[in-house]
Amino acid sequence: MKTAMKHGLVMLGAGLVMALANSAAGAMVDWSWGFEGGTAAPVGDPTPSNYWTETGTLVGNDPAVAHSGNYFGVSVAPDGSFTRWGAPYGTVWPTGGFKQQIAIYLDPAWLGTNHAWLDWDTALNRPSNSALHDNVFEIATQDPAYKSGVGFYINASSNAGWSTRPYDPGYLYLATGGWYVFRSTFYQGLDGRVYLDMQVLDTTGTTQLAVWTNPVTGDAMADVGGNRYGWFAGASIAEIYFDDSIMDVGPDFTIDPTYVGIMATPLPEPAALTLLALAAGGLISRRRK
Ligand SMILES: [Ca+2]
Ligand SMILES: [Ca+2]
Repeated sequence: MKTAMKHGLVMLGAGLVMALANSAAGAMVDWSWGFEGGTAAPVGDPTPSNYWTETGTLVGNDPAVAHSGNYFGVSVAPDGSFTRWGAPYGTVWPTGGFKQQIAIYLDPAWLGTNHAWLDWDTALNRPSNSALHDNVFEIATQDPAYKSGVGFYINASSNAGWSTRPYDPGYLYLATGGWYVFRSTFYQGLDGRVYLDMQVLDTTGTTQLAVWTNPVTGDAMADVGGNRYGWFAGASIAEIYFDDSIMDVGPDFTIDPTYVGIMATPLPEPAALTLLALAAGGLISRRRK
């Protein structure tokens, strides 16, 4: 009996381990590319544009350290590097949406030039397999005509190309360069429309520095197929360094804990709820006076 119970507990324990393993296996990044080995695509891959159009190595280049491992990509302006995220363009919305991420090196050397700029573009595809719209992180160094503080200014946009958009209200200001993570999470809002949250995070991808929703009104589900391309769509900078591009298709990922994007009906955060409760209490006590 005792042995049978013990055996049962072992079986239960094994079951839990199996369940945990299955759970971990179920949550899966569908594609990632860190350039280790120094190639833009796997050896023999017939469609390298599924991966990256260009690649680079550490040799003779800045930065001194890749975001991961020993290699990173190099995008050469003006016609920058391009990826299909390891898959054909999406024409059917994947349940749970999808998440794309890349690490980009914001070179401190660029700060020596006013309005040095680059665009990182993650586009949406239509069910008809044509472009729906671009979603662009517009990044620029200071420009005394708009913002004179030396540093990097970043904003979200639906258009690529030289612009003053990085200095518009709502911009993120970074005083120092280095590796930063740019994440785009496409998801269905509570109103059924498709939204995109564009986040800038620290180099580890854990601390959110800024988030924008683009477009703020979302897209009608009928207009959305899925992913299209990732593209350094324009730049004044000769070489852009990047690494660790990731494509994660739902439903096996969760929205990040740092997620504060605009949904159809924003959910108040716990702190805000407490403040609301306190405010309500205050109103009630005033009424009693
Ligand atoms: Ca790497
Ligand atoms: Ca996945």
